[in-house]
Amino acid sequence: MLTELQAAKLDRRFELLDADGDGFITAADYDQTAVAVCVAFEYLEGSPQHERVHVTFLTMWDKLSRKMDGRHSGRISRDQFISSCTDSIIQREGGYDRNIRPVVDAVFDIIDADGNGVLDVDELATWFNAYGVCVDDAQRAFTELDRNGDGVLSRGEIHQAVEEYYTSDDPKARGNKIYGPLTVALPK
Ligand SMILES: [Ca+2]
Ligand SMILES: [Ca+2]
Ligand SMILES: [Ca+2]
Repeated sequence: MLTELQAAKLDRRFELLDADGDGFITAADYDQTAVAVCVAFEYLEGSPQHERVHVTFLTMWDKLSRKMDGRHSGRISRDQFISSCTDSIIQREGGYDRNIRPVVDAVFDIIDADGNGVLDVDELATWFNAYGVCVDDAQRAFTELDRNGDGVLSRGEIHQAVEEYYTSDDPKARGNKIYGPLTVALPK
């Protein structure tokens, strides 16, 4: 069983993945988000970065749909998404490493626009902007996620945050903030 917090986080994640808001995750959502990411990072059509973003998103959709859309309907409902995440990430030992870590690595490389191996606040804000999360929330999230306070987010800090986001039922877990505000109240 999911706690209220875990359910709220998966709900929020679904809403961000359902970019066009039609209640299902489809290839079109991934495409729309890839376009938004390229616009936000100013990756022009024909550039290697533009190509890489589109290939990465296509691959992510492919993986997700093979995992969650057993009937090949071309779309993933909220219930399918939440129950599949529950089974394969929250309740399975090593589920994060197996199912999410490779995706986060690929996305990290996209967000790390200057390629210096860490994320600065502008890079995170640009990413949030592409996803429709407000820039103020990016600043707040950045401060929370920079656990060692060195002013940048390392790959390790991002993995820890995303793993907490998907799995933790601790309301104080810093990773809860990585996709912006949640609909359940968290302690300050
Ligand atoms: Ca959709
Ligand atoms: Ca960087
Ligand atoms: Ca840091």
